[in-house]
Amino acid sequence: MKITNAKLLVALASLSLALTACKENYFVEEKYDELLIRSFPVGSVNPNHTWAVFGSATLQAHVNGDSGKKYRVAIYQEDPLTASYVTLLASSEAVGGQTAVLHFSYLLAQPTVYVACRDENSHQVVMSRKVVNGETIDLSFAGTEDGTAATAQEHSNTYRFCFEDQFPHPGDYDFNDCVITVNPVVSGKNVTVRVVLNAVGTNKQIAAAMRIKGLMPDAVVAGTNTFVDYAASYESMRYVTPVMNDKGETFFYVNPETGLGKDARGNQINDLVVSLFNDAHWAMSKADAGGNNQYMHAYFYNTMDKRLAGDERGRIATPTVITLTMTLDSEEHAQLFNDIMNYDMFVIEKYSNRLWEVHTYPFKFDQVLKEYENYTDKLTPYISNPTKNYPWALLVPGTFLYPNEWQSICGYSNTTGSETKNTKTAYKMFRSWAINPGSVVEEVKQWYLKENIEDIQLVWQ
Ligand SMILES: [Ca+2]
Repeated sequence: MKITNAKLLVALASLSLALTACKENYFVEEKYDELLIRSFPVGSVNPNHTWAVFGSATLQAHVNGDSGKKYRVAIYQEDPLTASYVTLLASSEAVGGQTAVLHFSYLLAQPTVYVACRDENSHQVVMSRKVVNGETIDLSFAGTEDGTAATAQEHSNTYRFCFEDQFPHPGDYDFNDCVITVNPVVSGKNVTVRVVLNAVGTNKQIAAAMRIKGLMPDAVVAGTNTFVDYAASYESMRYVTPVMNDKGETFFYVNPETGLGKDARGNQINDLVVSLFNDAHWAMSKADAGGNNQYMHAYFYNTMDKRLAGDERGRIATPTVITLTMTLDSEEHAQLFNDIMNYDMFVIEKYSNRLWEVHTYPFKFDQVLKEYENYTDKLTPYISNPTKNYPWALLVPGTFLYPNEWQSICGYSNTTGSETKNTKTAYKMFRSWAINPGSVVEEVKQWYLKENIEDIQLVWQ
């Protein structure tokens, strides 16, 4: 039996699986593999799966119109010439003769985007373009005088992060332990990010923070950042500042003196990190604190409808909204906020007496706020080994209906080593997507639209 001294997973020594043959503080890689494989509902996950629903691209729009006039370049998910409502992916202004540079993300299943160049008289020219992930698109607009009148109403896009709370231990894969929705609006150098805590489907304490990959904190113009409902200074934005309950308890604390952590490749992380909340239960409903606010009830918020389930552990609460505004030192930096793939939203949870960060797959092994241990080298096989790409968090469109409490996202279980179909399933096509992420079948590519309505939480969408 191969024994790997991986401090990362020392925690797993306390698991209830058969680890009797190994010493304390030693991790049996094969046993962990076996546990993961049997816990994840899909038995044959594609080894190259990245769990990405969105892609990223850059647009360089050359506006060759009148140099004395302003133009607005906007990227939409739908065709503004035919649709009444269109989803805005990014926008920027330019005067004639200038080039507008926009960063944006788009649904991989809907790779055609529509780029509108609009003049001050609301005349617009629209071009459509099929996007390839990671590319820079060049488009030239000759002029808008003969353009059509812009009539479609636009709305900004929303994105939803759905977390499991047990990393590195396998979860129950209901992906509702913490549900956070992000709605960024970028206007020139000004950025507004509306962050909504929709659901807390765990009885553990969960903190959350948001890192913007590639954005140095000093790109934020000092004194321009605000939280609605949170008084945050520039420094407290960068580090997790404890949001204390009335008793002054601060479960999670990251000392700014220790600096930030490192990514999976050992590079120092110097990106902007925004503290969102320190205790999801507290953030969701302070009214549910115990007597004299001495402790927090760990109810399940918006993952169970107690009126239907008859389960007293469930609560329905108004989602908590955190609005972050800031001015960046350049439009280019502000544009980073349009690309959701730059958002490393993560939760912090305690497992086996230490704190862990739970990230979406692209950032899975990053340690943003604190290095757990100096184990970078030991992570290499975990990143490259095909059996190690299980997700603990999903990034999906903002309209995604997360599963009910304890309802696997997939509807299969794999505990005996072979898949068993459950009577209930939340997303019928998730399994097909997990096995074949490159499927050309529309229902598989857009698995997140194919919910089984009876097993989905409908209280808050
Ligand atoms: Ca849950």
